[in-house]
Amino acid sequence: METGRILLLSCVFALLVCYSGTGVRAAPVKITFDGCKPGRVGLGTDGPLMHCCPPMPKGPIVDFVPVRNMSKPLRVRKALQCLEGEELEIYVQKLRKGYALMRALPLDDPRCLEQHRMCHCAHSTGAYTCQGVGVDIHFGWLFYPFHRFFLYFHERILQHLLGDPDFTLHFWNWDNAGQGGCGKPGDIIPPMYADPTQHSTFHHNRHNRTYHPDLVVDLWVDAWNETRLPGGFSKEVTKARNLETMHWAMITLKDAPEGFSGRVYRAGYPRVTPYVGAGTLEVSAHGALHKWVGIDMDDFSFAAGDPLFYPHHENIDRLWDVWRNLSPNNTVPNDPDFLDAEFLFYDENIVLRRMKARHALDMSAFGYEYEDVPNVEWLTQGKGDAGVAPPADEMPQLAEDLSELTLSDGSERTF
Ligand SMILES: [Cu+2]
Repeated sequence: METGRILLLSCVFALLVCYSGTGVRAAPVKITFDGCKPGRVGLGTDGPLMHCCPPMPKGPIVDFVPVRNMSKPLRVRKALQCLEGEELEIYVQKLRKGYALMRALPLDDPRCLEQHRMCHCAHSTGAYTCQGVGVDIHFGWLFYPFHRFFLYFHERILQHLLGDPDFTLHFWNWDNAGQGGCGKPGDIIPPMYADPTQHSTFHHNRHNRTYHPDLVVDLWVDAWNETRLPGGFSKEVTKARNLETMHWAMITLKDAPEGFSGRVYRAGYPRVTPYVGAGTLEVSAHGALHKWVGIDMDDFSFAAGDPLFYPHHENIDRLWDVWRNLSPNNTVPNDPDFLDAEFLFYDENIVLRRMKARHALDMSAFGYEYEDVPNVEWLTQGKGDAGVAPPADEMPQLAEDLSELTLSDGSERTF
């Protein structure tokens, strides 16, 4: 009896040692500035190193929980293609002024545009570490909450610089082919970001196709597959493929919400390839738009230095909400390692704020909502007519368990 108990205790002790020895324990990812190091550009393990750690805070970190101010109406983030007349004119003026002010800040000011680029870079290249492993908030369930916070503080900083607490960044409605709503398509580059004479909102390092003001974006291209590059298709075919891609991304996996949210991603989990971890919208239309704009936008280290990054990601942020309202099955993960994941962002007063993913879930707490634009095109069309979307059983499989992971350099890793 006694020998049995000793044996049992020894086994438990050995298991505990082995378990902690792997360095992986069930815990949420927490971003801290401690030990931030140069990140690795690209998806592999041999890309060039990139320095993108933020400046250290000059004061304490302050927790941030968004609480809706009930005395104010929600600010409405609108579809850029539907703005017109005086509203459009004033918006474009403010946008240009806001980015001019943001670019004019000193480079070590965490509110300047270059620091926004670096912030996104640091979260994408393994610069931050958690349990000794480099963090990437893409290709998994942190994708949506991280970007919601990132956009929110970006917008707050623009409001502060403009002295206009109601300034609202509007979104690039690239999934809208032009039926319904205001009747204008959103699937071309928004002109206020495409004028080379406007330094503040323009970014020169984009692909040539972005210079064609009426070229329809291609959501079918595969950001990580060189055989599915943009171009060469008629407007009609491209629009049909776009609807099909959206239908696939938003609806095909209606009974498997994790297929939309992305893989389980806890502290200590390694960076992976998009096909292993990304949810359906992240891996398809989101990546396609980055690829379509091209060059800097097609690189995690540089993308957020282009002002066009923000209206693009607002549409992703909007579609997260649209997806949650499409079906009662479409729920976000309720795992504490998702809900308690922690992020750090500088606010408009250069105070470093700490927030948890659980506080990203209610958009209205942040004081904004999205204009209700019709999604009916990809809801009712794009069910396979263009023949381009892969069938559901051929979609990338999401790894639930670490033992299934393939690292971004293609090697298998078991724990
Ligand atoms: Cu990102």
